[in-house]
Amino acid sequence: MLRICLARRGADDRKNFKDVKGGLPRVSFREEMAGELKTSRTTIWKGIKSLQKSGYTVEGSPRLGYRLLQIPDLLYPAELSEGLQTEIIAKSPALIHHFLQVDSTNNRLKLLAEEGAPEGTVVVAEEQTSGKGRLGRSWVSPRGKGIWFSILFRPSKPLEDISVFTLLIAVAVARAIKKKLPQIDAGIKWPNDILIQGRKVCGILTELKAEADRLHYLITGIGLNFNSVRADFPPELQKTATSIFLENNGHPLSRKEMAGQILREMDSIYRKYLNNETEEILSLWKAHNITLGKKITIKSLRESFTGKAVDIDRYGALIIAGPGGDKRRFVAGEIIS
Ligand code: BT5
Repeated sequence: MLRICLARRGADDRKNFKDVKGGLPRVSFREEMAGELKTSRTTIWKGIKSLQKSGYTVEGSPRLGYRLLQIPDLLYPAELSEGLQTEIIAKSPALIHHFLQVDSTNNRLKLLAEEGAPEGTVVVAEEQTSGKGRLGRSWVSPRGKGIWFSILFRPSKPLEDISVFTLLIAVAVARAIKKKLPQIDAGIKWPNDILIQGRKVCGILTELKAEADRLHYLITGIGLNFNSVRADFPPELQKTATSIFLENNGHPLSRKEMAGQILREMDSIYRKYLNNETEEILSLWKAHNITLGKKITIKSLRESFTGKAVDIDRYGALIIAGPGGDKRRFVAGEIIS
């Protein structure tokens, strides 16, 4: 609240203030702010100290008041939720749980889901110590270098409709990148990796809890390399991984804005999913994909198969035409070349 008050008052007063130092104008005396926030001067002082401890640069002068000079590029709930205007995902700051460090945002969100956390709950971390990929693989997630977050969904859908759900997440990320950086060609590799110039910038891991034919919840984890430079990747990933910063020619961007855009896109596509607009989701996926039309080799648990990727069906399964024209359908698997 205090952070919002500082920013809002600063913006209101900007026109009347000659700002020589940069940042938002000095806005208010402690008494004035205490009145506005209906709290005591001591609470304001404590709040300012706590903001400073969290990385906000707030300049204070007993005579002139406070001024918010810099906001840290951290994905705090108050920052991430500002201007989000989503209907389901992170629709209030209370639904966002921020951690400086966790083992895995998916694991942390699973604990919250088991405690009954509502749909749209988000766990975001600055760093993951055991970030997870699919099939027991790991996801490299250094501090402040990426957007590492997980979202909880509780759709009332039959289990057969779940596979198309994973496609929707990749569409949301691809669209968010396109909106923020139209010059960058981010494409979806089936089922849901996001690549730029052939290198992986984002991975998605969806886990679910279900019994018989009843879905309890879905947790989708997104790992988007954002500020990473080459040296942030272990040697074995340096040729295959990339980041938004690297692809944007080393121009820095705000993680908060990109994370917010992903959540907005996801909220809107997830609502289409709830409204059974599967065709539209599939066509959005097709518009962003880089797999269809290519000769590929896919490896599933049972076999490897080479052919041309010709389509995805309404369940999100990949249809591959073999050399003899025979068509095969893969619900899961990995494109290895
Ligand atoms: C994925 O798995 O691509 C899913 C990654 C999901 C990560 C998010 S982060 C937030 C949430 N919390 C978690 O614990 N996980 C999710 P998969 O398709 O299995 O790819 C894993 C493989 O990608 C690894 O074996 C490496 O080869 C490679 N890899 C690992 N870290 C990478 C990175 N940061 N960037 C690019 N490639 C990476």
